[in-house]
Amino acid sequence: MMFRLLSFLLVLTLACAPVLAADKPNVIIIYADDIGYGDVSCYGATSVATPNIDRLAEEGLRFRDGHCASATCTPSRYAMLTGEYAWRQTGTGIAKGDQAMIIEPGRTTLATVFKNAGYKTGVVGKWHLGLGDGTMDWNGKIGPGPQSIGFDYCFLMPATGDRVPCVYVENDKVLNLDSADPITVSFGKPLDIPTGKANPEMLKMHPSHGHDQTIVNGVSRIGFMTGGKSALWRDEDMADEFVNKALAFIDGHKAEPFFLYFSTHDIHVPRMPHERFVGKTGMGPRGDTIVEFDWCVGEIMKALDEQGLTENTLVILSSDNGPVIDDGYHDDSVEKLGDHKAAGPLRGGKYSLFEGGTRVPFIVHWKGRVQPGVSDALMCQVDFPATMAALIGEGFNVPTAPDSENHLNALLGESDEGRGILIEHGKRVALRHGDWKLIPRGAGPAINANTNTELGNDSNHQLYNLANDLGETTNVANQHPDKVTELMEVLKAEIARADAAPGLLSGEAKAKNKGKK
Ligand code: NG6
Ligand code: CA
Repeated sequence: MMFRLLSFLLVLTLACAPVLAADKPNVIIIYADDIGYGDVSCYGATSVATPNIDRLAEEGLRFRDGHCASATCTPSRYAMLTGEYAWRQTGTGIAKGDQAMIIEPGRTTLATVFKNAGYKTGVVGKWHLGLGDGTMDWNGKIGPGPQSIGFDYCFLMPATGDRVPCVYVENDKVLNLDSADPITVSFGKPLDIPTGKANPEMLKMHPSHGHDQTIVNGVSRIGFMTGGKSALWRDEDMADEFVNKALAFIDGHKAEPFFLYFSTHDIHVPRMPHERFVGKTGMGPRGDTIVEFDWCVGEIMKALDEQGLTENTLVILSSDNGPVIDDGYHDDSVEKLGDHKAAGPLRGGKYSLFEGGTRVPFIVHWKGRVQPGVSDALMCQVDFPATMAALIGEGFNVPTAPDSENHLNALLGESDEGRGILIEHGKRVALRHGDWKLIPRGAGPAINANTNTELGNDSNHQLYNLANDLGETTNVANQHPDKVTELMEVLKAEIARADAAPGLLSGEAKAKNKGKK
């Protein structure tokens, strides 16, 4: 009897061994900035070739209905890291360059999920979730930051490429800062420096709207900054800097499980690819930075291949919001767009509540584990915390992550079923329920009238059936009043399920939410 029990246990142990070995795969999120659904060739682009991203899609799972949580950067990243839709909280809109950290130190995040399970965790690239406690001195110790929410290591562009400060932060310090030339940053009160507005002759790229304050590297930015000369970045080198830091992180932790959030600057403005990528497409800097992003992907995958990590590393590639053509600089993006469709067959883009706002490239690669294919499961990055917890066998019952659902089976291609409903977020909110899409009254036009002019109907609800109208061209709200009512109820219930920020819905729902916060 004892012998039988022992041999049973031995068989069990052996049977479980390979599973246990794969239990803690490395995880890398490769996160693009402003890359749209149609911007890469495996999603239909023909004016630009993205062989490295296409390789991920060919060997992995390409989602056709994968979403970021919002149509701009800060709220998308907030949701992806916290598991809470950003619209539930005020103060989660596009962050200024000197914004205090918007995720509370100590909160459970995607990074703490990994860290608590023994992973080494790192973030390299764009942060844009605020740093410090509101009294930031860029010349001293910088914090709280990523290290207060589960990242062991960080190498950051603090906000965006078009916002000051234009310096890198490594862990808790500005990199290469000379203490004799301290940094001052101001959003609001002007500092005494030449600006793009007053000195257009100093610029190598001119703003089309805004972006006319501090001049760094011949480009004027949002916000005022003085000092820190030795620490200023050169935009053209940024992709190389980020790739080098990412590769060093992978190399340094190849012997233990690691989680890397690799958050590139491409293809956000100012679009300034390294000289070796200039002219690689006929689309000007916007196309050339797509090629630069693809190169970054290739470097990461090459490192995994060379170090024999590809079969033990889950790679997820996605973007933080949909595409925008002119986002503030005259960079030929409009003139040289040709017939490229940055959002593919979708309507809208960055800032918009139409599908192009949040439906983005979404590819999962895990050689030997995820079967190659295409999935139509409805997926969202807000589910990463719960889904990654499930991946590594951790429990996840987190009150501050009310929107994060475990969709591991769908993520790994073992099920076609993703989310039942999804709330999409631009300036306000919209609902996806299966193939139906409801954009409540008042939420029609995209916000950025300069680039994404939409003829949304402001006085009526909009209802689209994506099964036969993926491009959201025909509002069928009048033909399906019962559906509109039903979906409005679903949306209100979902908003009420956890504490909601006011001001997202018009009319009745807004009145109901009043006083909640
Ligand atoms: C907007 C900027 C835009 C971009 C965006 C943030 C203007 C007129 N527009 O306010 O250029 O910086 O913020 O983009 O200043 S995001 O991808 O980081 O959300
Ligand atoms: Ca973005």
